[in-house]
Amino acid sequence: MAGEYRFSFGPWNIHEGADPFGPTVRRSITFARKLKMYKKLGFDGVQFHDDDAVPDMNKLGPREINKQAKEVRKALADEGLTAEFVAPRLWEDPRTIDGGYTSNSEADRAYARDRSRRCIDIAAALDSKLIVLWLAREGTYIREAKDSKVAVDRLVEAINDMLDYNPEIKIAIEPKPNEPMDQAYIPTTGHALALAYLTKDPKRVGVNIETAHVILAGLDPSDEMGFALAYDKLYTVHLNDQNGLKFDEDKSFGAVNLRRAFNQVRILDRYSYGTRGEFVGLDVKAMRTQKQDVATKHLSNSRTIFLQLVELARSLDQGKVEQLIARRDYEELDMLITSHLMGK
Ligand code: GLO
Ligand code: MG
Repeated sequence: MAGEYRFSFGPWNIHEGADPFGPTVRRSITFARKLKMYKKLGFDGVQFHDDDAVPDMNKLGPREINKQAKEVRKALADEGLTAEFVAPRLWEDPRTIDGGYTSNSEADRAYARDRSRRCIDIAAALDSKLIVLWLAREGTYIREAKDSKVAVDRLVEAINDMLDYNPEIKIAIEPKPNEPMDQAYIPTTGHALALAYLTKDPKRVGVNIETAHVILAGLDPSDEMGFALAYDKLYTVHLNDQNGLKFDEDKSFGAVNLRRAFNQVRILDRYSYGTRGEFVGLDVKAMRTQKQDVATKHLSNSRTIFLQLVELARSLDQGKVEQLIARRDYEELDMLITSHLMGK
């Protein structure tokens, strides 16, 4: 069992509340001010998109990118924070409208690979060895638009390129079945790990499992985590919650289904997640209704729920659980868990 946990979130998790149907409802907070909030909220790690660290990076050469990233590293050090990972933001550029690595355009694929190398440079400057790949637009709106076999070949090619570019990095693929695409090519942990084994260095390719994405795929997050743990490939997690099959909600951890959250914490704690430096990462959004001065509660609340669930996972009468399993009395086991969650 693990002792202490370290938590992380990304600067995009403190946001202005715009959604596809309405404008912002809160003032923007500068990155420098956000950094000052991390420790107060109980967090030690910062998750980055490449351009969270170096805004407008496409307009800059490698030297300037490195210089700016080094300044961010200093700002992190001043706050006592660590960069957990850097993710190439490949979904906003006009050249990635049809996907990055799987685009049908050779020139656009070259852009995606080049941007990924710059992302790796930024990670090196921030002293992080983890790259997260959320494959946002690597999919289709209609089946006939791309060739799904070729798409996988191209994903492998792109990942190989990154592995070659810097032999120190590890890559965590963040599967998601849909949104923004109708169908994504790497929808689940199983797909991500199978892809890892097609690359030239499977030892360095694993997953970032996000609760909401797993639920959108109709699967159970704790089982997906168990699958990745069995392969020793759970490099990080994006904990949150999701109310059924709709848009990706990024609700506070445990806010919808406490038992499902409990089982995620239980499997992480049981297999000593975090003891090799892994962060408990969140990817949560404040409700749009939340006012400015209380728009970080989703972060501190998610962390608190996680820690309270660690206590519940550890105080569960494991002897009783084993007895009930031996007797195959799963009705009673069901009751034991529900009662435990209710503090009875
Ligand atoms: C969106 C993803 C996104 C990623 C982030 C890091 O659905 O969860 O928030 O986690 O961009 O790559
Ligand atoms: Mg995520």
